[in-house]
Amino acid sequence: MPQSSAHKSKHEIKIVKSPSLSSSSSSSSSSSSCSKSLDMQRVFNYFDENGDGKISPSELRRCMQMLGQEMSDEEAETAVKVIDSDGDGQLGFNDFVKLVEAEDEEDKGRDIKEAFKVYEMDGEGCITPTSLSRTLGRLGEDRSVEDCSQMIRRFDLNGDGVLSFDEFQTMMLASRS
Ligand SMILES: [Ca+2]
Ligand SMILES: [Ca+2]
Ligand SMILES: [Ca+2]
Repeated sequence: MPQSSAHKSKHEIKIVKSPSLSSSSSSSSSSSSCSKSLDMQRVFNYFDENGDGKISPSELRRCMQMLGQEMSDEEAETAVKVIDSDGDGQLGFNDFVKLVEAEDEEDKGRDIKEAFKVYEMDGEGCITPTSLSRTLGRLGEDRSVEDCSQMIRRFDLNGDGVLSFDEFQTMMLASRS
């Protein structure tokens, strides 16, 4: 097989989910978008095995496999279909960026939502000094309600004394950076 050596060298490039994809979670501003899109271009080229500038479902599937994620043909096709913006059944670079970013955002969003639920005041849909103090206490960190209301105040953007989900999200993203 004449292709086998070229194929092999491609496999030697290790592709890890680029750290810059997740570490840039601190902001969704465009400040890092330059290096980010370079990274993305590299990942994209790697996925695009035949170099036609598009990722077909089978290319997607093979790459997911290399990354240790089993995906059936159908799953790959569905994933491509969902994100394909121009309907040619393949992912162009912009579609690919959307796919990766959607996954990234989804993970982030899910984590934060779960964390929010842990701290949230039952049925209030927000984090109050009381619920924060109670949760921290449960986690083994005793903080007075007074301390907690100070912590909340730092991120309480609209000044109502409690943390809404958006405010909590800002706090989480800030603490991750
Ligand atoms: Ca291709
Ligand atoms: Ca397309
Ligand atoms: Ca608030």
